[in-house]
Amino acid sequence: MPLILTETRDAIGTIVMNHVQKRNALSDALIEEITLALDRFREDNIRAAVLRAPVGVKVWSAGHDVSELPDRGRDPLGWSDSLRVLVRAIQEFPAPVIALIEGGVWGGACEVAIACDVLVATPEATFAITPAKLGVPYNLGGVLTLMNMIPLPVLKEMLFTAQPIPTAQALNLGIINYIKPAEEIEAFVYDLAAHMVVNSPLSIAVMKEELRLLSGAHAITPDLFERMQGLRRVVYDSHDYQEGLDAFREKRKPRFDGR
Ligand code: YXS
Repeated sequence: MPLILTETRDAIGTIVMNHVQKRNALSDALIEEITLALDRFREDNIRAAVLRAPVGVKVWSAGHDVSELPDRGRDPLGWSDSLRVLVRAIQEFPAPVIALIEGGVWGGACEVAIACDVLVATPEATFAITPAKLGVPYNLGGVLTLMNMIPLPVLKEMLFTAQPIPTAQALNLGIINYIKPAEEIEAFVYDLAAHMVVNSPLSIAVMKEELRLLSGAHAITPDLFERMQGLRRVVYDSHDYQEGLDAFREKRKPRFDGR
């Protein structure tokens, strides 16, 4: 059974993440279907894409599929990890991607949502960035995506508490563009997309790529990169990282002892 539903209408492409029984956990299989759909949208000259979950869900996406995270000793978020592939696919898609958000957005799914160009959420939606809950050392590109969108004190609070923040706070901080009630959000999002698809697709594609390149333009020396990778390795080599995975799989609270 497909894990997503897609539709194209009036140059607007829609991807519905539809693996509800696993709360749209971002598995390799789900991500592959999303990226293939984006490839098809690109071939069909789609001028705006909408990424959503089914109407009325309680969870937009539960984040990275924890069952697919490697055991300790291997970087869980390396360049070719499917979560990284999805974030890049959204950021490099040559047209606006609008996140239509109902329900909770968890872990790496927050970065996926934030990687979208415009975010519209219902009042009940929440956003929780949860590496600390699992003992995962988030990767540098991912931290940069978050840093570019979330003020540092709030990002630190979200990372250190792993607790959800409400949509109202996300709107106040400019992390999302609009809050719309569930009964209005779909019409609003497609009206927004309709205003985009009539404009120059070449101009929009170039400006989106300029913003992507400029927001990632940070001078970082090989020494600095290796130092940060070394710090991350201490974490994904640790007993705590394994404890986080084991606790999730055993459906119990983790007991982190800092080693
Ligand atoms: O027990 P079954 O087989 O029915 O499966 C359950 C859950 O195990 C499964 N599921 C997941 N499987 C893999 N990866 C996940 N992230 C994940 N989340 C859920 O879906 C089935 C239904 O889940 P259940 O019973 O808990 O649903 P619920 O409605 O009671 O609760 C929904 C959530 C989202 C509040 C709850 O599932 C939850 O807290 N999920 C984990 C959220 C989370 O911590 N995500 C971060 C994943 S790690 C990640 O994204 C990055 C690597 S990082 O850590 O760096 O951010």
